[in-house]
Order: sequence, then structure tokens, then C-alpha cells
Amino acid sequence: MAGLFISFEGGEGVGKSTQIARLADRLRAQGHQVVVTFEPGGTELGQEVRRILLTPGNHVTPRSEALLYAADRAHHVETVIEPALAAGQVVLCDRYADSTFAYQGAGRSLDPDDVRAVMEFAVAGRWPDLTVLLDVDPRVGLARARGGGSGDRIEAESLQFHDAVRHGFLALAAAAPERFAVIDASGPLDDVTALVDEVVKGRLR
Ligand code: Z5A
Repeated sequence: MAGLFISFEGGEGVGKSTQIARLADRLRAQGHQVVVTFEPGGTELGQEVRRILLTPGNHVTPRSEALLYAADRAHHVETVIEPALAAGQVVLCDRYADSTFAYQGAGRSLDPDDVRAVMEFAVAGRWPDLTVLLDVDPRVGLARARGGGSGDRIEAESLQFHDAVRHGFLALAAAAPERFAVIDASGPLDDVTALVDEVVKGRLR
């Protein structure tokens, strides 16, 4: 029995965690077994990597940043995602490899071929069945995510960086329309939830 792997992507404050929690409740009520997880930090090892990656003031070079996200992901895929899928569960993952393409590739301007090579190694063939891209102007998303604070090491990047990340995500979606569903997440929470419901319904077995 094969499970279903759904990743949620987008810039800061687009509403991924909120929508994942709502979707998990709905799927469980329908009788599905659901695993909710996230990157970076979905494992004990990943929590240590997350602290290095997101602590404000840490100096992390772009290539080492990409490799740290990849290390977190390789361990997460092998110890959390694959076992859940093998048990026939629905995995809802808050960020996955597309975040590295968008943030380290488009945002930090690393060579896309280098990022792809590292990602292929990290995910070991496991790509999501569906990627829900929640799209919002970074000005709106950052205001939601920061809630008045200055944010973590990545949130604190310039608006230009976050714009590049957004366009990176949209380019990924345009290149793989069979995997991506792009949702306008600028509206009220319930409207976004209805849109997420619609795309997920079509993929449930
Ligand atoms: N990163 C990377 O560079 N490379 C990688 O490979 C990976 C990640 C995997 C992880 O941060 C950071 O790592 C991230 C990218 C980078 N950048 N940063 N910083 P994180 O795990 O701490 O956080 P995040 O993934 O960026 O999520 P987030 O910013 O916390 O937001 P969210 O999960 O998308 O949104 P939310 O928590 O559901 O909602 C945020 C607030 O907005 C909350 O108060 C909601 O009630 C509100 N909200 C949500 N939706 C709406 C709507 N529709 N209307 C109004 N208000 C809303």
C-alpha cells in the first residue's frame, strides 16, 4: 500500500503551517493516517542543523547552507518520510527540496545544476506526489511571519532576496505543472483552505 506525499512550499508567512494543520484534521476525520512533518528540523538530528541554520548572526556560506539543508533532508527522508509512506500514510511536509532550489538557488544565486545534484543525492529518488505552492507577495507574508519582530536569519534577508525566492518558486511550478498546484494565498484563511481542499481531493486514493 503506497502512501501519499504532499509538500507545502512558499515564502515566509504564506500560511503553510496553518493550512497543513487544517488539512491534517480534515484527512484524519476522513479516516486517513496522517504524518505532519517539516524542514528543517523534522528529526532530532535536524533540530541541531536547524539551530545552526536559523540562528541570527551565524555566518553560513551559501554552499554550506545548501549542504546543511541537504543533510537535514537526507536524514528526514530516510527516517521519517519513507517509513510513513511504506506504511501507507499521508505525509504532509512543511517545505522540502523546492525550498532549497528557491532559497539557495534563486535567492543565494547558487548554480541550479549544483543545487539539483545535491538535492538528488539528499532525496534519493523521493519527490512529492503533489506540491502545494502557496503564493503571496513577500511584503504581505513577511508582515504576517514577523508579527512586528525582526525574524530569524533567513527572514531578516532583504526584500529583493524574498522576491527572488518567490519567482524561483513560481518558475519551479511552471516547469513541473503535473506536480505543483499554485494557490493564491493572499485571501482570507478559509478561502485558502477551500482551495487547498480542492487540489488535495483530486489526489487522494
Ligand atoms: N529554508 C531554506 O532556505 N532552504 C531550505 O531548503 C528549507 C528552508 C527547507 C525555515 O523557517 C526557513 O528555512 C525558511 C526558509 C529556509 N525561511 N525563513 N525564515 P521556518 O520553518 O521557521 O518557517 P517557514 O517555513 O518560513 O514558515 P513561516 O514563515 O513560519 O510561515 P508559514 O508556516 O508559511 O505560515 P503560518 O505560520 O501558517 O502563518 C504565519 C502567520 O500568518 C500566522 O499568524 C497566521 O495566522 C497568519 N496567516 C496565515 N494565513 C493567513 C491568511 N490567509 N490571512 C491572514 N493571516 C494569515
